[in-house]
Amino acid sequence: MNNSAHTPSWNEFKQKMKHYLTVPGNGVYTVHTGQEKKNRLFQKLYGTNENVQQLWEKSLDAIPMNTTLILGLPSDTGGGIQRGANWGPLFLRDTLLQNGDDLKALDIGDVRVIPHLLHDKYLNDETISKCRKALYNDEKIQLPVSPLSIAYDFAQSFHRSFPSKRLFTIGGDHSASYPVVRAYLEEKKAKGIKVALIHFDAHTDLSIERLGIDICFGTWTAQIVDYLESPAHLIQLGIRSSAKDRAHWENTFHHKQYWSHELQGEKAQSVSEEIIQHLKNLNVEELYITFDIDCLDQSYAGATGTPESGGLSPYEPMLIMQNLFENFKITGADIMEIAPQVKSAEIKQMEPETTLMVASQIATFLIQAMGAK
Ligand SMILES: [Mn+2]
Repeated sequence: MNNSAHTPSWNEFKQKMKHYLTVPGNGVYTVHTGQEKKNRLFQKLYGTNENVQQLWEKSLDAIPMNTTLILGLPSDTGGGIQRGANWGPLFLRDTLLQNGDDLKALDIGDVRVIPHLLHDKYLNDETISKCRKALYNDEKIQLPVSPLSIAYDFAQSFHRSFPSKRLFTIGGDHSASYPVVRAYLEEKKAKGIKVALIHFDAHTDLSIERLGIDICFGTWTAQIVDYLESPAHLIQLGIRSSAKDRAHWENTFHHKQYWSHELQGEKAQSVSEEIIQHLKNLNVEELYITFDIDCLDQSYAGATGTPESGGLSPYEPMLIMQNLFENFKITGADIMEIAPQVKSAEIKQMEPETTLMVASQIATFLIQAMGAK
């Protein structure tokens, strides 16, 4: 929507947050489902589960003091094999807070998701005005209504208002990365800062469209490449489930891919050195890391829409991310595709606890790294 280079004032931005966002965990529209978990989260965040709306609104005043902000984007409309990543933000926060690490980040809440919508460009005017009425109680208000459109406008305003602050987004299916990565890349480009996108995933997400839809979990990376300085600024790691081989993808998109078997065990160290050299040759200064939990083997990440065997253990991505962090600033990140209520038949023991524990280690590292330099 708003593509002008307008920098919102603090009051405008705060107003926008109240329109677009809600209490952490409340972005999934329910009456009773998940309430026990929500109450536990509210207790941890606010010390009570009464009047959380007011406490959340008050907490937004702390934005100017915090470097790193956590945003939930509980949308899985862009998924399509097995849904359920809409519960990722609530469940992952619960595990993160149980672990008790001081994240030094402010949780600004969830995008208010209408679960039948994906992006406003797929909607007609009548639907948009009905949804404006439902979300904002004003059918004429010039605000987006679909989760990815809201997230884009929010992230764009956020980066303009707070260029030195960082956003960590919890999805959602992987299409939820598209709006936040796009807003990040556009802002860095406008500021002349050289950035690269580091993408951990079992899948390439490089289809141009899927059944006619160009922004979904299988296509979002193909759509984001144009916002990078060049395709060489995209590195994909952990790929293993693809109809085409690595040469096909690298020859088509002209970026770098490391498949799961090329990274495992001791190879992770030499691969990370190769990536660091590549990024230094491109004069890259800052990184965005997008982490699809299914880059991990299904024995570590079974609670996800498309669990895959033959994947990484948490050791390899942690080592690679630590090595990258020693050489570059990490100024944007997300974790996607945690679907806590999905359990495949073979691996249902210890799930979703295993996936959530591993995801919270990854998220803790990324959040702390974003706050550290
Ligand atoms: Mn993905």
